[in-house]
Amino acid sequence: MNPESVIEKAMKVLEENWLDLGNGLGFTMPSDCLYPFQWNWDSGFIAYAYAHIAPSKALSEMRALFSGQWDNGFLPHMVFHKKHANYFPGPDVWNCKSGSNVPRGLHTSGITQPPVVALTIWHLYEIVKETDEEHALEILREFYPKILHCHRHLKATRDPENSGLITIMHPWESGLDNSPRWDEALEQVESMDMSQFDRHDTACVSADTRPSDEEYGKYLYLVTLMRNECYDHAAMYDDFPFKIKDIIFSSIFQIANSKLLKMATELGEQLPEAEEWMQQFGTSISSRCWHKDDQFFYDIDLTTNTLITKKSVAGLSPLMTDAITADQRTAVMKHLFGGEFCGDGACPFNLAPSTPLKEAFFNPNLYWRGPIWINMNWLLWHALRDHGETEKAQAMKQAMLQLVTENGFWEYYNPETGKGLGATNFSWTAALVIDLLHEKTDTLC
Ligand code: 9WN
Repeated sequence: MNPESVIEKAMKVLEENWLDLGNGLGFTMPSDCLYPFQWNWDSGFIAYAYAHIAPSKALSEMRALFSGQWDNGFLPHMVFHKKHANYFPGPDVWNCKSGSNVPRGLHTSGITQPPVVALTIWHLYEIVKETDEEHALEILREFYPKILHCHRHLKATRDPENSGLITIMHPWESGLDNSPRWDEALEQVESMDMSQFDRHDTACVSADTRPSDEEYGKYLYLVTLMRNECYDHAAMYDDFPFKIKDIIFSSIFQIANSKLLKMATELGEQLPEAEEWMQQFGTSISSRCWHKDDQFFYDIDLTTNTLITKKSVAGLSPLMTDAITADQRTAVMKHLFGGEFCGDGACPFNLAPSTPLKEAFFNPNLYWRGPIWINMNWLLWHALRDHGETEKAQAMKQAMLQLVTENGFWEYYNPETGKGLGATNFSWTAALVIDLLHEKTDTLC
């Protein structure tokens, strides 16, 4: 397939998943059957691509997402713009009657997701600036305060320790829902009986590529705990049964803060607090999250105060940041390209699967426990490209394009066969391919 026809096909996927809300707002469903609402980091990735092909759509998508921002700055992981669509857990499950922070007239979830939006807005700004500097500045003026509010809220409620690392309170907040990194922590969490609910996801895609009922029971139990407290995350923080300093969430927060600082500079503002957050991350990532024997980065389980020594694609994510040492970078690159994660010809596609191939928990078809995801590899591609690994980055880009052109725009892929899995016509896969083919010189990391 030539690049033009890939872009055309990718645009068709996005068009089919686009929902116009009127009033200049609209959003892209990640997938019409499986995910018919708006998701936070999906929209960040999707609008990143719209910035190249339709900047006004990028703005609508971001405005729609921020219409769900709570008064306290919290940016939910889902916004339920329409009432009737099949998804579990839907608005009725999340609904907290007295939540004063929820925007009036809208339903949202009560957990968040990795803060990709600052990366998107900065990218949009850079593209729009090329033709219309004043409009570009207007975009910053509109979104900078909202993103700052969101980052301040994250810092205050999810890092009261001032470690520079963000605590997730639900596996869905990581975006890597059933990653094996959460297994032990979830063993300590109670479960809801799922027989009373209709999951719906398994009506769209094969159940053996999705999390189990047992995992869903725990996901739901955590949601219920939060709903009972109207999502006052700060009040629940001390005693909450699932609390993990997530390295990929924190690494994204780190690069997002560097964009926030750039926005501040463009607007003539000072933002010493964000510099401090970034320094805190720098200290913690290379000491607290680093496992000397394994030469790898791990998350921290705050309920036991231990490192979660499970290798996964998340442990590669500090490569995106400037905060790690040169030796750490070299060591992590060896993990990525030494055959553990498909490099060195270990798989037909030279990309990082969600977990290493030889781990006992590796399953090539099961969601975040083995398959290749395009958003993870897109982030790693940037990490390599933005840190001078031009050839390796180029090879990764080609591998992503090959995987997608040969198999279609799937949610995830079997790393051994390339077979597409989960939702078909998946929006962020299409969007990130568009970005790959519009490669510009701007940096993500
Ligand atoms: C729960 C929408 C989302 C992604 C997540 C992915 C999956 C939801 C689900 O789909 O999670 O948030 O129902 O499984 O894991 O990263 O944002 O695409």
